[in-house]
Amino acid sequence: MGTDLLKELLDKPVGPQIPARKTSPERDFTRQVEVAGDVAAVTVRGLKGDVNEDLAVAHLQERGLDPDGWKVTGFRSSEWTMPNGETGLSTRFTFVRVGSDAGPPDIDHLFDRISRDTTVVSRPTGDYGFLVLLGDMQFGKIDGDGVEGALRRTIGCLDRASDRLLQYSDHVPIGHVHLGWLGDHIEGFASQGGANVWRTPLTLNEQIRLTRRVMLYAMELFAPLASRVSMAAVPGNHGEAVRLAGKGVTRYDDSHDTESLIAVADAARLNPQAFGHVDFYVPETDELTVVLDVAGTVVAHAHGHQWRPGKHFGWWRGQAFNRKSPMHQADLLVAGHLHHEQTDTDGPRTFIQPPAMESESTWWRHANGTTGAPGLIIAITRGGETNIKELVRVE
Ligand SMILES: [Mn+2]
Repeated sequence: MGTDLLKELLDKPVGPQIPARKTSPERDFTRQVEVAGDVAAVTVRGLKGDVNEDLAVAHLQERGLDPDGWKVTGFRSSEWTMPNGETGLSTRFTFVRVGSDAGPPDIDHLFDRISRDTTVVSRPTGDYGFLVLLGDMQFGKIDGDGVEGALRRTIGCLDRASDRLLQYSDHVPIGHVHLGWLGDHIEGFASQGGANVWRTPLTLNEQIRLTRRVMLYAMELFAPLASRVSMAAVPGNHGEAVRLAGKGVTRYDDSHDTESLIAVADAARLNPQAFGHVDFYVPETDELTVVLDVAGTVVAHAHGHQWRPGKHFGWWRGQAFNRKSPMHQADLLVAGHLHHEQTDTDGPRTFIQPPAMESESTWWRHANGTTGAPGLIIAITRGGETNIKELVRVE
């Protein structure tokens, strides 16, 4: 009787039962093949000794894909104890189509670019500034097309931005190219009190390494293209260097997002002929913003975790009320964080927020249905006016 009462009082209106699907080897999740464009992933589950790359290739072939047309770019494994006591292994192999430009850029190719002679006799001059605004790569995050996608997209967007710079230069004299790295360049393990760990297959150092090398790539790409080149980075919430039990326990400027740029600045110093005209900026000690003149426009950089969504001008007004803050002089506020493109104006003041670089936030899609529209924003500025703004995207 006591059990019945408990059952009655615990009862709840659950949905009708869906009959279990008949199991079959095909569906029993001993293997899974996913193909999206030029990227394929094969997950193989089984006894530890049986799970290997050959098996993954065989599954590709069973699905009608030519195994010679694909190459493995990485894998990720986990082990568990099976009901019979033996060790099971689940491994996800990632493939890219041979000859496609999918996947992380070939490191030799990157190296060629970085080591090539970037010294030019004369770099373009002019009183216009060209802004490249990007952030929220969150390298390491598993969502959507993962780190491979975010990396490919970031490099692709930087390349396209440099193409657009050359096209704009036919119309306006651009003498200053400035890149704003607007935070959350790594996924890190600080977000959500560390609950993002499982969904973050790269180590912290791997995430930082990618960030540093992407910044290095951007420096090498843009350095020959203007007589003045600058890069600024600000700390995002994901880049916080130390958090304990979900609480930040370090100085505000202690960030992997900015330290990566400091490392690139150190590298640049080794070759003043190629990079002596490139300047680097991160926030001062215990600060979160960088305010910088670009072609007569005072550009303030911040990460948007400092204000509630949509309250960028309220936050800016507050900062500007402080006589000691350079924010009262800012013409343009640029910020990452909210993962979607937004531009806004209030009188002469302008706000620009580039989208993220990830293809989607899976959590967001489940909650709201939509994926991302990743990319970066380029803009042309002079004398406080930033009237040309363009979204740059690659698939
Ligand atoms: Mn953020």
